[in-house]
Amino acid sequence: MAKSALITGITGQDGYHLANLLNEKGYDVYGLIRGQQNPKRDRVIKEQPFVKLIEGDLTDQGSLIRAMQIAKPEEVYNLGAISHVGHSFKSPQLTADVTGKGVLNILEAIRAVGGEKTIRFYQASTSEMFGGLDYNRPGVGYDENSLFHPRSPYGVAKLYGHWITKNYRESYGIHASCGILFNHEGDRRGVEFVTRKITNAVARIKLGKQTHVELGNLDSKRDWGYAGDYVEGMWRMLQQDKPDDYVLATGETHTIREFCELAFAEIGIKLEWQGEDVNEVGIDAATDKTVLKINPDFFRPAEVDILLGNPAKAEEVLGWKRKVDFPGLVKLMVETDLALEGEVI
Ligand code: NAP
Ligand code: G4F
Repeated sequence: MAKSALITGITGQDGYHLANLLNEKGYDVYGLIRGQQNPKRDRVIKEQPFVKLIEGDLTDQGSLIRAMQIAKPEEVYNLGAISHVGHSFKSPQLTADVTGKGVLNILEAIRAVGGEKTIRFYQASTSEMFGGLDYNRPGVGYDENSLFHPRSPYGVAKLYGHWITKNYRESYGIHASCGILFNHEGDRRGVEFVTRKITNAVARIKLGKQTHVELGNLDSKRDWGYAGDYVEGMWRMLQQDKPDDYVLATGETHTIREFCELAFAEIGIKLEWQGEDVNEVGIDAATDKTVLKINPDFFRPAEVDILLGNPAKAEEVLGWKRKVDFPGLVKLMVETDLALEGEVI
């Protein structure tokens, strides 16, 4: 009998990669999709016809119970969230409801169908919970025992989701694991996130569709991996005899500035930096044209200055290791965007 898995956030980046992975492994894959007319529905139906879609919303517990009754899952992956940190400052209450309390709703749905001993649960926790403020061990990185200090409504909501998951594991014996994942990107990343915004703009600049890109803080640092590698780690967590929490990361950190330099280099542009603060610009060294400007609208009320993860536990216990490195990730994303933008020219 094929195992059944339910994924919330099926229309998101990780939902896409995880659904493919589980399908390859022979699972029956169910995906929770929200909204009366979600525009991403058609894409899932076209690209992943094996996914059985169930309508529901993380804020609507009845719909989650119904999803459990239909999918009868052995594994539930809770990837659904308001996931954009900047947006969470603009919609903090919605973020609390979906990204925070939504986790409680789905855990209660598991209990409502008596799934405490039969359903394994994955919660998408995040490095944003660390916040970067207590980063005082250069080169070592955050691990499962590091202090949390979230710096956004998103980070605070995720911390609630993290602790309620641990609490339901301890209280009701649910096989519930939290993956504390550092940033992971790729060809399915939304264009509202900085990496994809950059690679999409780079492709459009190359094709003459756009003159420049406008960004916020160039000096924050992130530990960036490839999403396809990270969903493998999620699955491995649920295959363990005992539930636990794991950091997935690369162990390297880079600035937004470095990402820009590598991405522009992929299309043959050497970036030169001129000016300071909000007046800083990125210039094409060969032509003197401005291809990058600062727009303060993209600054955040509070910033996470540096994220660096230590994936030693996941490597040792899960046998997980990232495959795609930083230059490989940038190259993959620019190549994808060149192909996509070229197609629709
Ligand atoms: P994403 O691309 O932004 O996808 C988010 C998903 O959540 C979308 O499918 C969205 O569906 C769904 N969603 C939003 N509100 C919902 C609601 N009320 N009910 C049900 N579903 C809802 O995010 P991602 O990058 O795939 O990340 C997956 C998860 O991992 C998220 O929880 C994120 O916070 C977490 N995470 C991500 C990273 C990363 O670097 N990517 C790192 C650590 C943790 P719609 O189509 O309806 O909008
Ligand atoms: O790409 P970002 O929006 O990702 P951020 O804030 O690190 O969050 C992502 O990773 C988290 C894991 O650590 C996830 F939990 C979360 O769901 C999400 O997937 O921003 C990265 C950095 C920030 O420092 C931001 O201030 O890039 C900076 N940045 C500079 N200019 C920008 C921009 N970010 C965005 N989105 N857009 C800009 O124009």
